[in-house]
Amino acid sequence: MNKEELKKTIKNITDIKTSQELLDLAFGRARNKKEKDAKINIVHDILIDRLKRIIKTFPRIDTLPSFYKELLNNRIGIVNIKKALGKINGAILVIERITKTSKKKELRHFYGRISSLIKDLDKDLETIRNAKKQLRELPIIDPTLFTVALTGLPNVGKTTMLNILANTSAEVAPYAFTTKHINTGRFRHGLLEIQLLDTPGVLGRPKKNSIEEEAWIAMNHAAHIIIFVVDPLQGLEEQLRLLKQLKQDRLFIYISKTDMINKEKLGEIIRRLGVSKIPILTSREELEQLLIENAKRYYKEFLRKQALSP
Ligand SMILES: Nc1nc2c(ncn2[C@@H]2O[C@H](COP(=O)(O)OP(=O)(O)O)[C@@H](O)[C@H]2O)c(=O)[nH]1
Ligand SMILES: [Mg+2]
Repeated sequence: MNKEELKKTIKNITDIKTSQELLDLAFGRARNKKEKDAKINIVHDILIDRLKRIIKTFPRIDTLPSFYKELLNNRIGIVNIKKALGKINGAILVIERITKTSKKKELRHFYGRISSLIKDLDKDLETIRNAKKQLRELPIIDPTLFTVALTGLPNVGKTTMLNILANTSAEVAPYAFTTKHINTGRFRHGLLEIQLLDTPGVLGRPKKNSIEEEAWIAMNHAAHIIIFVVDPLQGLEEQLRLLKQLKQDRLFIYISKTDMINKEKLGEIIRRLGVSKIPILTSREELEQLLIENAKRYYKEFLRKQALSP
């Protein structure tokens, strides 16, 4: 699924009412009908239509890009979503059955059974409504673009770098924790387009809050390479500790704020980071070059695979 399809799919998710709203809608329409069977039919039609629309328009979890899947899992739980959809689907069959057997009985018998069935769906409807809301609020990350995550401790200069590369103006402040969500931007070089993610302060501690958790998800599921930004003015020990927790194979170090230190200090920092065996970049030009080379390689490989696939 590409970005446009994803946007459209998310936009097309139907309105999801509470169970009370659903009942009010269906019973309200039934009030306008005179015959008992007509009342039963209209309640049946409205509820079936509404519930089927939910099942039809909510994207199949397995078709979502893994980044979105993981974020939904972090925020709501995929098991909960699948369970809720399953229950809503099951209710459709029950409505059919109740409708068939109710025509010979009293109307209030039908209303009672329908009420309790729909009320019983309230939590499930809420789960799906919430999932829809989360999907709508997620940063639109294009799964078809070569993607680079900028990560590191708070205040090291990630957002600054994103703004420079993407020519944007995400919030930069001399305070930690300014990035409360994932900033995205595009770095363009000729026809080459590279997606940048500025992930919220990923602290080097085992128990992460949910923003930090999402930064990890973005790095591991959306990013093709990770730039670990090191601030030479902050303690190296903590930064090295965090660095060790990251996957080694797609990782590069970028030393920021080199305008604030002299050559000797830079040399010392490079030496200390050198033990990690991770390539180190110390200027914006080097960083741009790296992004361009890696993006070219990625797109070339992508096209080669496309050509091979039937
Ligand atoms: N002197 C200098 N300051 C920088 C540089 N990059 C970032 N800063 C400053 O460092 C602070 C934190 O930057 P920010 O981009 O918000 O860091 P983030 O928390 O990692 O996103 C801000 O006050 C920036 O102006 C740099 O290359 N040189
Ligand atoms: Mg920031």
